[in-house]
Amino acid sequence: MNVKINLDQLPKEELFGQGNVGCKGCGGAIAGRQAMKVLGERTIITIPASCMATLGGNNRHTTWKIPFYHTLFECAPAISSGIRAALEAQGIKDVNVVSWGGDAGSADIGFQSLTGAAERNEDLFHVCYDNEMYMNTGGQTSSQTPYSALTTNCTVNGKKTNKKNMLKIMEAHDIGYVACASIAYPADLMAKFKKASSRKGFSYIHVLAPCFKGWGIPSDQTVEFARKAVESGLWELFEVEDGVRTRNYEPKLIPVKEYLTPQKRFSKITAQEIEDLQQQVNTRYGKVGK
Ligand SMILES: Cc1ncc(C[n+]2csc(CCOP(=O)(O)OP(=O)(O)O)c2C)c(N)n1
Repeated sequence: MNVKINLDQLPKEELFGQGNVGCKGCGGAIAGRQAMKVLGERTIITIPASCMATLGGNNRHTTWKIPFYHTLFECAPAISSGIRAALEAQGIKDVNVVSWGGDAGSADIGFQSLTGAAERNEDLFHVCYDNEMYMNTGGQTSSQTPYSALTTNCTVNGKKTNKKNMLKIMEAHDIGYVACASIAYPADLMAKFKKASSRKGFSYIHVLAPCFKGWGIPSDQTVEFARKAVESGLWELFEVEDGVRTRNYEPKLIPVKEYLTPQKRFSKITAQEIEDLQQQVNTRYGKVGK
């Protein structure tokens, strides 16, 4: 399916955003604002414990101008499944049902309900906004923390295992649509949300959503680092639709060190580790030996 988003023709209305309590430059909040431009008001969202649940609303205030359900950490896709069943029972068919978790709420503590909903091919989609740490509790290591990044509970030289490949894992569920996006490419991100919302069955979107605090970057640079991740080839914009894989953007392939070394979380990365990551990118983009 070919979906083109014209950024000049987006609705002016903000269904996410006004007066939220997110940090300056919060990548998750930027993803929320972009997503709501295409999802529209006929959307119900569930969010497990995370920064996005906290900034989504407290007391009598809500950031989402749509029904928003703050779930327990483990179960947003299960709650969304129940919401879809309740809508079906009432014959309501024009509502997008979305679960929206952080990397821990999707890939770690929330994984069992995510894999369950995907296996049942529930008619909803799950978004993992990935800041690569457990940020709401102070920046602990998650399975999505990249190799060599420092977190608040890792060993002194940073995490020494690779990021778990959630895109591959979700692809292995044989669901109709799996996509990888970044907040620095809003038209691409919105097209992916549009596709996921217009499909029947389960879809999964994984969005790179930097956190300035956890990454050790200036708060006005979160979009810039979400861009450098892609341009360096370390974060690939792609989608797998009905089994067909498409790369949505050809990066400039700037050296990976231009993305890594300005970030304080990579202050312990070694020259050899940078070289190894560069080789991985070179292999992925067919530049072996260059
Ligand atoms: C079962 C359970 N364990 C731990 C917590 C505490 N907790 C709340 S938010 C959070 C971190 C969430 O991390 P992530 O899903 O990556 O989202 P982020 O906060 O980074 O946006 C943790 C550990 C909890 N609420 N419930």
